[in-house]
Formats: sequence, structure tokens, C-alpha cells
Amino acid sequence: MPEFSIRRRATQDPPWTPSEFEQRLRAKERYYHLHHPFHVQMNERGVSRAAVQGWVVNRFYYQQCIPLKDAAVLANCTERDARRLWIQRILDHDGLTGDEGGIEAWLQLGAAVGLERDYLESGEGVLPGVRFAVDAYVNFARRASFEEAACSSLTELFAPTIHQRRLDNWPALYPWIDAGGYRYFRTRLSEARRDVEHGLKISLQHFQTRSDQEYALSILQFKLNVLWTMLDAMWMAYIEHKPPFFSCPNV
Ligand code: AHQ
Repeated sequence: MPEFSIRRRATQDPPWTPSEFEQRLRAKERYYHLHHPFHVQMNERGVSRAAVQGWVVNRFYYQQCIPLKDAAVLANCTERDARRLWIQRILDHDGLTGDEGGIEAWLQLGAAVGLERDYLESGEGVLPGVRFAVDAYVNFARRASFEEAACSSLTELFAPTIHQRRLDNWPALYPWIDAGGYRYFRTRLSEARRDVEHGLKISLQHFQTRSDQEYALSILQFKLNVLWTMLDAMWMAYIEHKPPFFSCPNV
């Protein structure tokens, strides 16, 4: 069974040009979690307060794991210049004196939707399916090469759209959310664009043969699967009201 459903196919086909390869990476946008019914309902029509809170709690587990993922990526990076750029991702989330960073901003989003800090940090409300998907991403980064892990972060090619959608639509959909909670989304608009520039440069330079390029596309699909699967678990729990074990007797 290929690792993490990522396949490498031997082929004599000629490589794509860098711009063709970039176009195929960008064409994966059709699988981005922006199109997941949970996000569509959340960002266009509105979901319940409990569903918003559930999303914030579960995404907080993802956010907490991003610095662990990026530290694993750094541990596999032998190039000093690349490390100097990549380390910024950890600082963006963990923060520095004077700039508390993305994890703190997510805790402020939690407060804005009515969640206690301690509850978010306890991980109590994280759904098993979300935990499995996020852990699969972190474990992939631990075992992948630097370039493979850099490629997996390219889902952020599509992230500015979803952050902007939240900033545009949530104030009207969720007037009860304190606007102070939206700092995270605003900050990611520029951070995601900067990160993706570096990740794309690494990927276009590293994956040279057609087999490598198709392999890179399957790595990106793996990460798209991670993001989609997280929302599948949240859909069942917070939209269908069918959380894990809901059908088990006497649970
Ligand atoms: O807030 C997000 C974030 O910090 C990251 C890091 C990056 C990675 O290294 O994989 N991906 C990512 C993403 C963040 N937010 C998601 C969202 O929908 O708010 C999108 C997600 C991504 O596109 O991978």
C-alpha cells in the first residue's frame, strides 16, 4: 500500500515545463476544502453557533500542530538559506515577544465565538477523524523529504480565497462573533501568499522528471484529502448531529 496513498508511477513521458507543472498544481484547487459542503454552508448560508464553535475547536488542533509539522520539515532540511525562510512559519504561529502569533490569534477567535481558552487548549472537543487526519499530516512531514513536505503545504495556494470569504461573509452571517476574533484570517492573507511563493519555488525546482511531477501532484492530493477529511468528521458531528458513536446503545 503506497505511503499515505501517495503514488509514484514510472513513465517515459516527457516532463511538463515549469509553467505546465505549476498550472497542474494550481488545477488541484477544484479539490480544495473551500468547496466542502461544511465550508460552503458555513461561509455562504450560515451554520449554528455550536457548529462554528465545533469548527474553531477542531481547527485549533490543526493550528497547534502546524508548528510541529514545520519543525519536522526543518529537521529534514539541509540547506541553511531554505531553513532561514522556513523557520518564519513556526514564528508566525508560536509568536515572538511583542507579536503573540497565530496560535494566540486563534485563541482570540475562540474567545470571540464564546469558547474558554482552557477548553480549546485541553483538546477535549477534537473529533477522532480530525485528529487522525491532522496526525497523518504531521507524521507525513516527519518522514517525507524537505521538498516533499514543502510540496504538501501548497494547499495554501488556494487559502487566501477562503480567508477573504470568511472576512467578507462572517460579520453578516454571525453578528454575535466579536470582530476581534478575525485577526487570524487577516494575518494569513499575506503570510499564506509569502509561504506559498517559497513552497512553489522549491517544488518547481525539485520535481524535474514527469514521474517526479506526477508524484508531487499525488502529495498535494494527500494534503487536500487531509483537509477534506477533517470537514467530513465535522459535517457528521455538527450538521448531521451524528458524532462518533451516536448510534451506539447506552453511550
Ligand atoms: O491557517 C492555516 C495555516 O497556518 C496553514 C499552514 C499551511 C501548511 O503548512 O500546510 N496550511 C495552512 C492552512 C491554514 N488555514 C486553512 C484554512 O482553511 O483556514 C488552510 C490551510 C491550508 O490551505 O493548508
